[in-house]
Amino acid sequence: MAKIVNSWNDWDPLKRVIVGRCDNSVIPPEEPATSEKVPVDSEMRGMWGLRPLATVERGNECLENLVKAVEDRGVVVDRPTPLQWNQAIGTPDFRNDSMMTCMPPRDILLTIGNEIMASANSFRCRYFEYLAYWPLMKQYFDEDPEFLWTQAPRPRLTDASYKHNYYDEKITLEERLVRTANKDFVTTEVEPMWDAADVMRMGKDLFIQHGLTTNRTAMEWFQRYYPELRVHAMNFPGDPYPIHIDATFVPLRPGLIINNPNRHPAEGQLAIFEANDWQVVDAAQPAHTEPPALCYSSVWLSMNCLVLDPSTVIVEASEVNQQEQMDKLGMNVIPVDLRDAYPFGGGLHCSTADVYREGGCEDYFP
Ligand code: ABU
Repeated sequence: MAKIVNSWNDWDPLKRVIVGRCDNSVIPPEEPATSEKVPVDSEMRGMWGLRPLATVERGNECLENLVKAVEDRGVVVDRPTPLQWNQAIGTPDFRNDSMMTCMPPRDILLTIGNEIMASANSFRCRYFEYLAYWPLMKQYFDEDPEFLWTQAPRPRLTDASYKHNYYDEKITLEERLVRTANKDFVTTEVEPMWDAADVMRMGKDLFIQHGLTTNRTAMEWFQRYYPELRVHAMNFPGDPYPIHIDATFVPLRPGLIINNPNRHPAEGQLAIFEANDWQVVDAAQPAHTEPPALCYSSVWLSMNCLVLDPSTVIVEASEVNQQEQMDKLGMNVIPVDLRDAYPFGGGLHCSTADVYREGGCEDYFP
């Protein structure tokens, strides 16, 4: 039996990866945690239901572009099994009129070494999204005797998990930024809640963004679950909608990180990188001034790249500034047309989840 699952960081040579699917994707109805994420002036506010079929087909075409690009370089690609996401769901603690999608996998699956863990998301509409990955998890379990198939403690997501009246449609950008600076987010601390895309893995160290989707209790939970690893909370006071670290603070190889120039880490949080001679450079400006239609994410998906090995990176085809910067940083750049998949939850890194990268658990911050 083969070793199928192994990954400790986002830069070692990639050999096997999951790429999401857009089928049956839904714009979910508003609920406590999602209201805060959707910008006030977004065309998506107040609308919900199945996404238009033409956009789903185009999103899937983009994901096929990514599949082809990585398969051409010898990477094995696995795909999830979409559910009919527009079904109502319920648990003893809540009801929701719909689920969302199985894009992007990076929000749901966290690979650490030989373990893939399904996350503890704070959006009720994402409560059952892990089911799309269960057939793959079973396959890995059958084929790799060392694979650890894990589900993080399931949050109850009762009303106590959220600050009610937190979202106010009159809130200004400045007020949002004050909240981020004060580490005042929509979730409470009654239970661990986290999106896997808030966790940046760097061998023995996990850098976890504290924001709208991941709370401090989750970080405490991670530290106890992985006593051999070091957990670091990261805050980015310049981000009015802080979710997911992978359009903010993105390692390209040991010693080099690109950082969103509008979202520098809070005071003191760069010290560990400086003390270990890491270079943290401002990412290039996005090529676009607006995200595509019906997209939750910001234009900074420009820096949401997929590193294939320490000298090769996939960058979105229209993000010419980011490509140029990668080239200057010594990376070989592979452009892939993926922009029309952005509305389904993210860019190149988001749209994937690591299954196998070469390499082990190194200490990059001794
Ligand atoms: N899923 C990443 C979104 C980050 C951003 O909107 O900037």
